[in-house]
Amino acid sequence: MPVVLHGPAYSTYARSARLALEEKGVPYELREVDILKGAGQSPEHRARQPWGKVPAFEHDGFNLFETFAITRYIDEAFPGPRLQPEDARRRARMTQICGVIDSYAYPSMIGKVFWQAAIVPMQGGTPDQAVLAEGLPQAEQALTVVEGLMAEGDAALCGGAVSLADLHLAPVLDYFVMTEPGRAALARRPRLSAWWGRMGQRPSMVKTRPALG
Ligand SMILES: N[C@@H](CCC(=O)N[C@@H](CS)C(=O)NCC(=O)O)C(=O)O
Repeated sequence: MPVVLHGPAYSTYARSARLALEEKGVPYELREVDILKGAGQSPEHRARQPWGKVPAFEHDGFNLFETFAITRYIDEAFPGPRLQPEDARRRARMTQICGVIDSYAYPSMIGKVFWQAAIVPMQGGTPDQAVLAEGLPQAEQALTVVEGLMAEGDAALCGGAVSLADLHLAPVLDYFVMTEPGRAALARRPRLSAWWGRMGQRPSMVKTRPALG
């Protein structure tokens, strides 16, 4: 198998890389690294990803980590539908949105809201209301910014066709809307809601949707 992705199916970042592989039609093997059980910190995994995070990617002896680098490589190294706009400004928007997701959306939507509202109770704990209260406005701001960066009338985040930006955001949003405040925040943003109505149903999303619980 020439393409190997190391990471658990429940990881949003691993899912973004899988979405790129699915959208391009590239066969791959997903090798489980259960970060919730500490497997990310094994010497073996840290040799692939120095911080012990997922995903890590291999293709015919070429090793790569950092999800946006991985998804760009997948788009550029394999045949299939283009996942980056040809237009330089739209491509810059795509990179900008991925940066916003990494720096602002993921830390608040997943690291604070989803973690406290969904994972902590699933593990038998009590959500930390202070973390939720801090994370929600940060998540709202990230959503507002991403919606504002979508061009008027576009079906996808950076044009008519799905790009790496859509694949970066979709796994984060899928978890965020499993929470009640997440659903309410999305509902207040009609253009992002309409986008999610399409994106959440794509075959690549359905195929990679993790079973939680
Ligand atoms: N900058 C990394 C971030 C990856 C990341 O944060 N992955 C999460 C899972 S979705 C992770 O590995 N968390 C475990 C940890 O932080 O130890 C990338 O783009 O790949």
